[in-house]
This record gives sequence, C-alpha cells and structure tokens, in this order.
Amino acid sequence: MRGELRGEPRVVRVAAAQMGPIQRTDSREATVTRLCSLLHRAADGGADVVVFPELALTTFFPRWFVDDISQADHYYEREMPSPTTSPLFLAARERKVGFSLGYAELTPDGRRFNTQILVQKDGSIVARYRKVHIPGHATHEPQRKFQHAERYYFEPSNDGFGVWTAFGGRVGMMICNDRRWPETYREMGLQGVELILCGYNTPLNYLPDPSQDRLAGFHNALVMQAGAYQNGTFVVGVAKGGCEEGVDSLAESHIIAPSGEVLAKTVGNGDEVIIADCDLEWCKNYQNTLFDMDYYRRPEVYPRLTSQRGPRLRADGTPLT
Ligand code: CDT
Repeated sequence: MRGELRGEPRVVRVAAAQMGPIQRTDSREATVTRLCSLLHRAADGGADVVVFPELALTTFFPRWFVDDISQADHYYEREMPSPTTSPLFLAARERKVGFSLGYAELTPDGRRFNTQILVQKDGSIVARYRKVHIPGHATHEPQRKFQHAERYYFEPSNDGFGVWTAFGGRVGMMICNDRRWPETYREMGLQGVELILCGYNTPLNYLPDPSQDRLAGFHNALVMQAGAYQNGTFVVGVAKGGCEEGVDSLAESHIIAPSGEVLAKTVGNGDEVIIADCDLEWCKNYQNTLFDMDYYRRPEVYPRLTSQRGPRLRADGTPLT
C-alpha cells in the first residue's frame, strides 16, 4: 500500500449552483441571464468553478412525448457556445471562474445527447461528457401522469467516463442517473479522479414504483456519498429542483468530501448557491490507504463486471455460472 497522506493543500473552491424550475415558456435568453447571475454569486464567494444542473438551459422536456422528434429540436443546442449562450462564457472569463453546464446536444450529423461540458476560467471548453446511463422509456406511455422519455430523446453515449486535468486536479463528470451506478465512479476512480461534477433532474414521483418516492433524498445522498468514499474523491451533485410544469423534483444539492461527509447542502428548492473549499490532497488519504486500488483490487475475480449486463439466471432462479 502506498500510504502517502495529504501534502501541501490544493484547494479548489467549488460552487454548486442549484436551480429552481425552468418553465416551458421561459426563453433561453432569460435562462442564460439567470445562469449568469448564479455565476456572479459564485464568483462573489470566490469560487474557482461553478456547477450547474443537467439540462440547465431548458425545461426538462422528456416529460412530454412528441411523435415527430424534430418538433423538439428547439430544446437542443447545435453549437456551444452559441450567440445565446456566449454571455455565460464571457461572464466566466470576466470573473475568472470556470463552470460545468448540462444541456441537450444535437450534433451536425443529427445525433442527440444529454451533455455536460467543463469550461475553464478563460472561457474555453476543456471537456465534454455525454450521458452514458439513459433512464426512463423510449416510447409514449400515455397511462403515466408525465413521461420520462429520455430514451427517446437521447442516445446513450459510448464515449465512457473521461477524467481531465483542470483546476489543479483530475476532474470527471457524470449526469443524473449515472450517479446511481457504481461503475460510473469506479471508471473515474481508476483514472485517479479527484472531483466529480454531476447535474440532475430527479422527479419526486417514481411512477414505476411509488414506494420509492419517500426515499428520493436518501437514495440521492446514499449513492453520491458512497461513490465519493469508495473512490476517495469529491462529488458535487447539483439539482434542478422544485415544481416544473407540474412535476415536483428533488433539490438537495450536495458537495461531498472523499470521506463521504457532506460539506455543503442546499436548504431550499429554488435558485441557490452553496460553496465549499475542496482540498484535492484529501483524496490521497483514501486513494493511498484503504482504497489503494492497485494494491487491493482483484479485477481477475470480477469478470462479470464487463462481460454481462444483468444477472444470468436459469428458469428455476439459480444463477448460471
Ligand atoms: N434525469 C435523470 O436521469 N433522472 C433520473 C430519474 C429516473 S426515473 C425515470 C434519476 O436517476 O434521477
């Protein structure tokens, strides 16, 4: 085991810029103005980087189904930055604060991704992540109170989970449902990630199993705190919460330490900025000791992790080996 503990502090001041709802009638310009004001609040607090939610430029449009997907094209960005979003990039450069932003992406060859970017303090894009785990359903389910048709509106990315050098450390991204899967964190953990940034939109009513509704906040914290601790990394989860077009969504944005402890958490479900100083050196206390992966992991006895998607069972319910 390496055993080397934290050295000279490497502090990144991180802001989580939670948003309240974005209604369907809100213009993109008004939303960008709102994002800019959150960015200024974070910069006033001395933040190095500010994290915005998933699909932060629009309402969460997968709650509606349209037979002709091109009718939803206006929810997607064809370029980044664009004339509409450039004020945010200019504000970042002016205030010398980086940011991470989620939005719907429509590529020149017509592919649709749920995307998050990482922007440096000079306003340049350093990284782009496209959502891997796409939840919900791909066809219209009219019996539902509201749709969650992400699997219709977005294709799952095969790019995987990158980790980039930025803000003096190793930074990765994940989007909403990704945070529920341990593989997400581990893929980045195996690249020595120190700071994982995540935006989310989580409806408080899980229609396939309402018994989970009362646990939405618990499960949100559970997965992010576990992912942080088990990989010795900071995790920042940022919500678009509140009641959007009649659908209530979880707020409870978090900044979590490599110990799994919560450093900061929002109290309301509207626009709100929380800030925490994240000393990336703290990661070493976990990554070089109890979770020194190179020393302790046993990939040779985990073959199923990459060779199968779900359990393989016989008709009688016993596992196929
Ligand atoms: N946006 C997103 O990924 N939300 C999901 C909701 C799952 S219910 C279909 C989440 O995991 O929070």
